[in-house]
Amino acid sequence: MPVQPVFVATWRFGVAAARVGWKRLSQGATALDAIESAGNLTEEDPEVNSVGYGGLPNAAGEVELDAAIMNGVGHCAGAVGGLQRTRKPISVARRVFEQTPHTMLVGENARKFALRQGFPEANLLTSQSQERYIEWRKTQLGADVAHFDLGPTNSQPPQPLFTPDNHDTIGLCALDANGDLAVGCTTSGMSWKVPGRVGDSPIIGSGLYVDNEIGGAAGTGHGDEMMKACVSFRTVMNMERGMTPTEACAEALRYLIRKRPPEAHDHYGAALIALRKDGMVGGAATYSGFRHPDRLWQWAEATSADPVLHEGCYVTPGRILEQLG
Ligand code: SD4
Repeated sequence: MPVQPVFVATWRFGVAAARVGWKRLSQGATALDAIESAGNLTEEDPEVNSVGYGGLPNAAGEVELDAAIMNGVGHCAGAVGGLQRTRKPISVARRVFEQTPHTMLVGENARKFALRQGFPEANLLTSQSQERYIEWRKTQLGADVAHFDLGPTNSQPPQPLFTPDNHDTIGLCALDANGDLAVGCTTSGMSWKVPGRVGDSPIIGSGLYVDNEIGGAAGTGHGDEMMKACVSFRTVMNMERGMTPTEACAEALRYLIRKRPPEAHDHYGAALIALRKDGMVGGAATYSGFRHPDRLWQWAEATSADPVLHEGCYVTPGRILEQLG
């Protein structure tokens, strides 16, 4: 019996990805193909300044992309970290597992691999992202921001880089008509990051995870914190224990907050989406306000050509980040 396809994506801008992903599923595409198409749509949108082409660069002015894709069928996964000058990183990630015996490639060698796989060298900066970088650079007063000016005499701890406008990974979950699942995650990561920094997004179990018998999950938010709690893996395991997708996401975030209290670590937000094998979906975020322009945690669900935008749930309701200063 064919299953009703479902596609879920993080953030308000995930509506466009969910629409494309669901369309592909409704035409009979596999969950894996739908994830790749939806990821590519966002990666190629220059207006989304946190993913792919047009993403904001690192502290040295270079865009470094992180992406991963995981297939429930065969429990296969591929990932790239710190990929420069290459478009469609989620497709490169897919090639990693399809064309090599490995799971993750990083940095310059990931770029060379992409080149050999037919992904041409590309400039990822748009005039808008370049201007944003120049403006940000002016605020850094000539410091060696790429390395935080950290020398033996510098006792200042590195400052957090999470600001209202410098993040928003797209996380993606799909259930196809065969009842198979796949997930994806693609981002330019935290902007102004230290060159070489890889976030949670391409880390299997942190940025994304799928078990074809249970469900899938994907995350967005402060990756340096999220990757220490393996939140996507935990979400899927929570669903295995019988939680609904929303409960599963919320419990994983409560675990993160327990291990890394925001007061101590200033982690400004984390959010998860989940999709269960039976088509049930859910999402949760740490707070009722991200450091994000509209301050809302929103995610898109498509079970038809018109995706629905959900908000929440929030693990610590009522708490907004102004209170953190
Ligand atoms: C990172 N998790 O690089 C990404 C950023 C992000 O919403 O998702 N922000 O840490």
